Amino acid sequence: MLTPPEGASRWRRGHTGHMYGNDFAEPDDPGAGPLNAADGGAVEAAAAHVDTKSQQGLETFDAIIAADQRIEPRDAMPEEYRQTLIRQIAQHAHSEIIGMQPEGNWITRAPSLRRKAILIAKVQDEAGHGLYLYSAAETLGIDREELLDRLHTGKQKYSSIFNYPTLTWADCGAIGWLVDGAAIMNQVPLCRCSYGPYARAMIRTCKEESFHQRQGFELLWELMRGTPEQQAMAQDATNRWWWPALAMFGPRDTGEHAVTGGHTEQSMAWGIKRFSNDDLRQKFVDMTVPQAQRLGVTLPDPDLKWNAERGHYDFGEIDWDEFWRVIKGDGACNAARIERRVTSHQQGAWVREAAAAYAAKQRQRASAGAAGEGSAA
Ligand code: FAQ
Repeated sequence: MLTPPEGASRWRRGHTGHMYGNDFAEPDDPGAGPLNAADGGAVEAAAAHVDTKSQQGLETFDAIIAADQRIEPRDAMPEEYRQTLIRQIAQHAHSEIIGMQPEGNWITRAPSLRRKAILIAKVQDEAGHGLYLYSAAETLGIDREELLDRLHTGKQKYSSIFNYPTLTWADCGAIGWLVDGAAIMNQVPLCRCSYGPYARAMIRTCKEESFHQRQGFELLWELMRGTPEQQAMAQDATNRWWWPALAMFGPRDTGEHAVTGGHTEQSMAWGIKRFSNDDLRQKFVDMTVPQAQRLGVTLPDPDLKWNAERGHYDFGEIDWDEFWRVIKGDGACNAARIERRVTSHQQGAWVREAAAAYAAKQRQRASAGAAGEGSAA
């Protein structure tokens, strides 16, 4: 008989067999808190935002940004703002579609029909997030073919996290819990991004990411209440994904890189980013440590401890050399991820051609119909 981890009795099992989105935190437990950053009402608040700039007579870019209103595609914007958004949205879109690969690797090997259905739905959602994001980028006047070309030729980045391998089934749980948890922490503030199409794309994305994070947590929860081998698998996956998840938030706010290559200061002034990389990373650590305790896994950081003075957890230093190495192409899976992506793109050429031919035929029919109506009148 296995002993549940400390605090486990205060949690109940979820009911995702019946419906998605149920809480795993004991509802009466005041200490449980939200399970991810999309749980606290911030996404709903962003969705309720009504743009009032036309009533306020705001016409110039600076006035719109100062009034915390949204820039729309028809509004004039500085070229640097447009390029920054293209860069960030495209990298985000690329991350979503490359991010399908690590977990896609496990669809055929999911241990039950229920797990397989959940995983297929999750990976499919990631394709959808890529589509919302490429569409948002296209409103900035760039073609998605061009963006894909930049991904395939290494001219644009995707998130460092997807260059790590998924070695065991528990990695699917760790990705959901930690990688999606980190992604939502970063994306909830993006629901209030100053660029309207990006902000709106993030609202639906965050709702779906919340389910992704929950299913990962629940997967690990089950493993931690399973056999010693399953518990060891969950711990091993946590050990391997913790540090790369922290690195996802990007380089530190201070230091050489922030001065020479960092975008945060300008992006915050433009209302694209609402928090700095280090602030989001700290929020993520503070939210995740109690969850690890409830799960019963140990986070692989000897320096992790509560700092009562700061009111936050202190944590150790990320291996920044590894981070930059992975970004520059030298991670365990960089080459395989791009090769797979390029091959899939080539294999999908006939689908794109068929869709374009169908759209052209529809347009032709519509204009022939309109001409016919005109001559009949
Ligand atoms: N990986 O000055 P900053 C997901 C680059 S979605 C690679 O801080 P910025 C869903 C950065 O591009 C995950 N490169 O830059 C999912 C810049 O290089 P550049 C993706 C990174 O843009 C879950 C340089 O370092 N999420 O996971 C990374 O202001 C599970 C300097 O950095 C997003 O893209 C990194 N981790 O802030 C899917 C969110 N960090 O362009 C499947 C939107 C930094 O000058 C399964 N993006 N760099 O050559 C953002 O919020 C921002 O772009 C940051 C970086 C925060 C990522």
